[in-house]
Amino acid sequence: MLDPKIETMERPELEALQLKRLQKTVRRLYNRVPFYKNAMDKMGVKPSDIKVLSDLAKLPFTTKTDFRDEYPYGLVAVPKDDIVRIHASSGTTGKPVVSCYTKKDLEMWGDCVARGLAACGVTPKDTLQVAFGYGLFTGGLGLHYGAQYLGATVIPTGAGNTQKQLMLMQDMDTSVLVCTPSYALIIAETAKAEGINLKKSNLRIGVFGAEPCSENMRDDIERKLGIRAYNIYGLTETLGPGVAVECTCRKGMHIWEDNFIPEIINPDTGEVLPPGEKGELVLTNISREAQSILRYRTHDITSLVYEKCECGRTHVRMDRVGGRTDDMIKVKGVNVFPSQIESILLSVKGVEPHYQIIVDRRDGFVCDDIEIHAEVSEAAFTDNMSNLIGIKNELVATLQSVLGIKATVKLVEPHSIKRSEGKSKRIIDRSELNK
Ligand code: DLL
Repeated sequence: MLDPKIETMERPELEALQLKRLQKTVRRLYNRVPFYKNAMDKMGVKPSDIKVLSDLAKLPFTTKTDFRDEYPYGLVAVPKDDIVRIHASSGTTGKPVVSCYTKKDLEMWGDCVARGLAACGVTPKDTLQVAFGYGLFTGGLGLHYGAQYLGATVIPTGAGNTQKQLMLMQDMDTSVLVCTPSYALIIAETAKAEGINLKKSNLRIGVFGAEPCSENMRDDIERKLGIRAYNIYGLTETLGPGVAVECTCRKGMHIWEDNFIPEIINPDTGEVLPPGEKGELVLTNISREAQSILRYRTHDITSLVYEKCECGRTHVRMDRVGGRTDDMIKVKGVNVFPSQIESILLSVKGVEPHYQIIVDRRDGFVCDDIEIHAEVSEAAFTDNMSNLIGIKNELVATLQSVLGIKATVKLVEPHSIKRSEGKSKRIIDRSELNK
């Protein structure tokens, strides 16, 4: 454990620390950030109204639209000269979401990531290959500084150039691979094609994040790479990677509560839900100087467990993110997330973890039917026709019985679905397909 005093702090003490930091943050934002002063005035709430932790619910939410409206520096609470780093996430339309950091913020970020790496068994003796994109994306530099903070060796390969990644991985005795689950699959696939057996290499741990990954997908990656894989979560708006990370118990990701206060809300009403219930994760920064964000609506669907973990850490655990509210597909009234479909695809032998969900987008992702393109393994592809028909029928039947949706399934050739070195795009609008 990197910081046992903080990581195992008993709840009353942890909550007292949170309240103190929340009060200070709210006061600073009210005095320094006109956006928050206006939003709080509109709701008739003053910094002095925050007396207990549950008073958090009195504060306004912050949304992605607010980030765009306040672009570039509207949410910043320090003089511009104090900013030492800026990251941004592009999104699909409009201005990017900007995230600014002071020197102290970078230390806090490094500490969050380092704690997380230590929690999943990484030590200063390890060599990490950071194959997340470097640049405006927070993945590369976020993990880079975290690993350095821990005292481990970093190979900053960035994403892409997979053959070179494999060469370095073997020559430099890489023990930890850090990337998106999608890229981990490309690495496994390329290794197989090149006849490289990574199970014989030094590689022992994978730290994967930035996109959803079902348990079945994780099993598949672990099997192919001969590693144990851990989940790391975060988002540009509130920090970057390292908001939450799994420990070796793998029973949820610890959110570093000395830096963040999480809430779960009903995404339709905004009402705060009791512990354990599933809903949208809302995050509040309580230790950031440059850009503390109040009640950021992440759109990520998860639930929280407050019981102390078997590892001894007391910080709350969030369940794996099943999907985003904006990725939810409504098929004839039944709500499904791509990761639920992924789970089913991978439960059928002969199906590879490469797929696309084609929808006729009407209002959001409300549609009458979906078409799933699922890649089959080389062995299944060269098998006889009746086996392929069997795979397809099994998929259709399982989707119907487990998720209650009627889907058209198309089995496609090995390697025919576009691979991603970063985040995979699983949902494709049919109109895009025909472009
Ligand atoms: O993806 C930060 C990050 C980098 C996290 C590297 C982990 C590792 P954004 O590009 O702003 O930041 O995207 C944030 O990605 O709201 C989730 O929807 C999704 N996401 C991130 N981590 C996970 C995860 C980075 N472990 C958005 N599981 C978030 C599922 C994840 N979804």
